[in-house]
Amino acid sequence: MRLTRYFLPVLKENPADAQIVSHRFMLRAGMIKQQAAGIYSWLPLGLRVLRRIEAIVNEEQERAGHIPLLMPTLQPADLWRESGRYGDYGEEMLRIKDRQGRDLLYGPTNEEMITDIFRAHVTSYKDLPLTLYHIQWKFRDEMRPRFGVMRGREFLMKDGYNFDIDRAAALHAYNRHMVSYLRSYERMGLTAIPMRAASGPIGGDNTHEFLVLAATGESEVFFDSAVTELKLGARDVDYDDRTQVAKICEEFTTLYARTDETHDAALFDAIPEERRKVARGIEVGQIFYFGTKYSDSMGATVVTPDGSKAPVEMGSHGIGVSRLLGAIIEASHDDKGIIWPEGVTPFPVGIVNLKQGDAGTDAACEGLYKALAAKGLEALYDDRDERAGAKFATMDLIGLPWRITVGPRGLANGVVEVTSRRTGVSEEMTAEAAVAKIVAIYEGV
Ligand code: P5A
Repeated sequence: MRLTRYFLPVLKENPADAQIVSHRFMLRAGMIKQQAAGIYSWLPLGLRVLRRIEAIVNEEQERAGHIPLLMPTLQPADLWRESGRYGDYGEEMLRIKDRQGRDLLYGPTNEEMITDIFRAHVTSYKDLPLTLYHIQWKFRDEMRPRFGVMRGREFLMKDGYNFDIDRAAALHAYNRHMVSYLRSYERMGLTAIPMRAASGPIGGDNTHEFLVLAATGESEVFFDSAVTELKLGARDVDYDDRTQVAKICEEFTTLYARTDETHDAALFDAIPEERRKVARGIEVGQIFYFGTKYSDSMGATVVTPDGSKAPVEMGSHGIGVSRLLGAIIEASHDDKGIIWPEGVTPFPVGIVNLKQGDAGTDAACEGLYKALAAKGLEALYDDRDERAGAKFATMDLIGLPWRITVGPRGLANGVVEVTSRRTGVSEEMTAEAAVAKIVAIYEGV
């Protein structure tokens, strides 16, 4: 993408109403625009990151054997009357009437609708196990929408729902979600710690939240610091292997890690003092096992191997896709701007032309741009007629992890400069070597 042809409405000034760094940088980098309290337009740069996060989530869900579908944002109230949640959900639910006077709502979550789909089409245990998911906009009329996309009213969620024959199979689905979530967050450059939590309006008594530690987080968390060292890494996971998947979950959930809702002071005090941590965290996902809460009330039964009928066992599992942008920025920035991890960056690399209009630098930049494109990497080429300082400031603000700088002096020596946004370290090399370096970096991403 050439910057002169792009739409990147960068702001020079700090927006007055943005209290936390991620919100500030998202506005300044021209990623989002607020349209109403907690409701945002996604401008091109923000949309690119959102799509990257969605792609990672999709890949890891499909790897775990979960099947994508797409449900609507608007739902009939009658489904929620069946489960009993229409009354319970309260002020957070946005209720709408259509021209016929029928009650609709903008879905805050989809347990009822997916149970309705299941009961319409599945009648036998032979069609189980089944996990369906989608990535769809939700609406919750939050009392205090704030911190930009972090606590929005309209927000993008990945929500998945498992249907299983018995409790053991449903717990395996719960574990599969835990592992696939750990892998997703790691690919986004995040450490998200599963913490025992409370289930709230979704229900059930088995639930974990995934928390990214950050001073601006809304949740108070208590944990053994050793839990922050755990990494899933590149290990091979067979998602059908119940024992292997359960072992990984055990590894990640045995050390003490809880939100304030489930905190147990006595257990916490048993941790060696130097490892006892109280901090704040951003909840980027939550998984629930709730058994037959919805299948009972909505009549979603299956014929079991002995010929009897039983309500299907269920759980639901959510990732805060739009919130993740904020969480990643909170975890990865400096005072100049965002530092995107390679896994989610809107563009893999930026090209800065220090002397736009100079035949030599223009040709070298074009050459780099095309060579990267030929390798499947779309660079953001700053081809504006601007001072070097302004170009660097924009690149630093929008946070591309790598920058290639092309100037007449370097070219005279046959080199360009490759700079890491994270370390600030620059290296001189030929244009061919620069392309090879960037290609190699993104090979494993
Ligand atoms: C699980 C999937 C559920 O709704 N039903 C379907 C279950 N869980 S949850 O914890 O309530 O939400 C899942 C994740 O969505 C994000 N989230 C939000 N993101 C931005 N703004 C909000 N107002 C908001 N509310 C929830 C969180 O990341 C949460 O973990």
